[in-house]
Amino acid sequence: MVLSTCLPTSTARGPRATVNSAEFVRRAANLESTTVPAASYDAIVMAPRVALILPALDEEQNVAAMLDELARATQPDGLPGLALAQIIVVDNGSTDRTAAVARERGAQVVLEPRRGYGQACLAGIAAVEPQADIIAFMDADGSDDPAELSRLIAPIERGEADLVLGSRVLGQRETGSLTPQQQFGNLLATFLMRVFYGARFTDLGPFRAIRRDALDRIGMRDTNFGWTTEMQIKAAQHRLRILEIPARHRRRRGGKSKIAGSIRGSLLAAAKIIWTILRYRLSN
Ligand SMILES: Nc1nc2c(ncn2[C@@H]2O[C@H](COP(=O)(O)OP(=O)(O)OP(=O)(O)O)[C@@H](O)[C@H]2O)c(=O)[nH]1
Ligand SMILES: [Mg+2]
Repeated sequence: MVLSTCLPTSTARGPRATVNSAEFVRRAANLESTTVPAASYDAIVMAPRVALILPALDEEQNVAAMLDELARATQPDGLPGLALAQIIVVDNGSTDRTAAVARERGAQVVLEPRRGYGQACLAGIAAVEPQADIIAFMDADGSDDPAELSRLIAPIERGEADLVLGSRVLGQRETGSLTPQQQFGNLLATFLMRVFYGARFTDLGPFRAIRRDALDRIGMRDTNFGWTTEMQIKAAQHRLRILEIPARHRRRRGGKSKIAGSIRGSLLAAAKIIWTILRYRLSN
């Protein structure tokens, strides 16, 4: 990465230092090489602006409870006191009241009729305000715990990580929340990612947060089941600082499973994940 991409930038909130000032002065005075390690981001100095994206397909039964839980977890007097700048529910062509319920609860709703988990995430990203520093992702079925969001954000805020992954494997799991085929698939996929990319992961779960500038750099493309795998592979290739933390995982609260709970969904997801792992290896 060249120096220019590391210079302090201005946002609508005022100046934001992405490089600490002494370091900046030294580099600007040309006292050292103008190239810096691939991912050299520092702490987000001011309170970060966090945008949360929730892809949702027919989650009418879950989205209200999910957003209520999120409100309790993020109010100033709630536990972690995390302030979210945007809560974006991406309605991925639902035939139920998902969008209406999300709007009633005050979320910003983005309509993305083209199906696919990655497609929904891409539509959510397109709706994030330019001044957001951190983008987080969480499923809309109630399986991730909103109270853990601030733990996910904290290492990025402190400048210790660019991508933080909530690992369901390391975390406490409600019985049945990860099917045996999901657990086997995770083991196989993470093993292959270690062999092909030298990256150690325990999971490919959806609950994650990433710096906005890092997300822009890796250029996400996948439109369906390969989304989380692609992000992890590209993060490793771009030498982002990646941190996995244990994340609680619950069974979906209600509604119908689209991936893990069906044989078709599981097979399609497995095939796409393996293909994604091979594809980025072959293209290099
Ligand atoms: N599969 C799928 N999920 C989508 C899509 N768009 C949004 N989603 C959401 O992506 C999340 C993951 O889908 P789930 O059906 O929960 O898949 P899963 O977590 O593997 O399976 P269970 O939680 O066990 O049902 C949910 O919040 C869905 O509502 C889409 O086009 N396809
Ligand atoms: Mg789920």
